[in-house]
Amino acid sequence: DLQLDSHLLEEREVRLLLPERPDKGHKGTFGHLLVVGGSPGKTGAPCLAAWGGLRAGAGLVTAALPCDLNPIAEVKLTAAMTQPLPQTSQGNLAKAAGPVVLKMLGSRQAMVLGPGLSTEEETVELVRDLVLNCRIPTVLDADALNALAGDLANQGFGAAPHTVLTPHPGEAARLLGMTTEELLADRPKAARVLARKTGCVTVLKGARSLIADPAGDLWVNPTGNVLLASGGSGDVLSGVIGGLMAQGLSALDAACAGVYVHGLAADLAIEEYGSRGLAADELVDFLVMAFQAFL
Ligand code: NPW
Ligand code: AMP
Ligand code: MG
Repeated sequence: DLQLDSHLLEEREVRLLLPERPDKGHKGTFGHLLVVGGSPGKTGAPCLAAWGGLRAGAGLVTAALPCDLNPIAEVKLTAAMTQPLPQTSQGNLAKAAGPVVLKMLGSRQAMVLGPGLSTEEETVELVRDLVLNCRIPTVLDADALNALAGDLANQGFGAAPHTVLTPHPGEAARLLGMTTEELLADRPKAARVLARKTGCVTVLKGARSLIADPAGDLWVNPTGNVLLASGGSGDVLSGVIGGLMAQGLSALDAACAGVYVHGLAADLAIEEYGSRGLAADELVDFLVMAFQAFL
């Protein structure tokens, strides 16, 4: 069924999707991405997403995370800004972060919500509030998806239009209330069902990631390799897609272009390093070369 009614993403199509880089553009031209994530032990996840956003060409990037983690993020990120947010006694994002984030969204063009957030109950409530009230283009990843898993049932979870979901098979299985094994038995179906039920463009990750739109169309990504099978590579992807949306790409175009270029970065890295191991922060550096292929 995959071959009959799905499209293989091609480089020439992706080339047409990528946003223009006008010579006289300035940082305001290219959008401001807000990344919301992080918890103790997982400061890296939102930082990797912020790096992904910068490499994708967002004009400004802010990483917003629990306040105790903010000094760490300030060191890890130089070009991106940070925003300390209220935290729970466990150090995860507190509900009181909600109004602060919603206010910031007024002057942001896109948001990535989820990398490294944790699934503490209060943080889960925060995510649900943000998803219901956020009206800007958003990527929901990692623990933001886990927070919404109970809500899916038969209808969506109130996400805004222009939302992209980026589950790996484990997260997608939680969303659909099935085991990972059941999900892997029919990936195209799972991607399509998620997109239809949520009304969101859905990237079902893994070797040969699938991109489904709510109308039922499905794309297969040919790029990427086993170098991506390590912690943090998905966090980078969410930032790349968010960075493209900050520059005005639609959810579908940003998902297709982001997944393709992210995989291409790993394909360039494997030529240089071989297939043994690449840390996600090294993958970030290869994004420069991957985007260069489209100049
Ligand atoms: P299994 O083992 O096969 O049953 P989780 P996470 C499955 C943050 N991170 N094909 C697989 O299940 C994230 O942002 C922070 C098949 C696997 O064991 C999140 O917030 C980092 N199955 C949080 O950590 C770097 C697949 O899902 C399980 C699959 C937890 O995220 C790391 C794992 O999923 C991380 O990104 C595939 N292709 N892929 C940092 N540096 O700060 C996954 N599975 O339990 O949701 O855990 O993805 O590590
Ligand atoms: P996450 O599990 O959220 O860190 O996301 C992992 C990222 O790496 C996704 O973009 C996957 O599509 C990609 N990935 C993982 N394993 C492979 C693989 N064997 N081949 C290609 N891409 C992979
Ligand atoms: Mg992930």
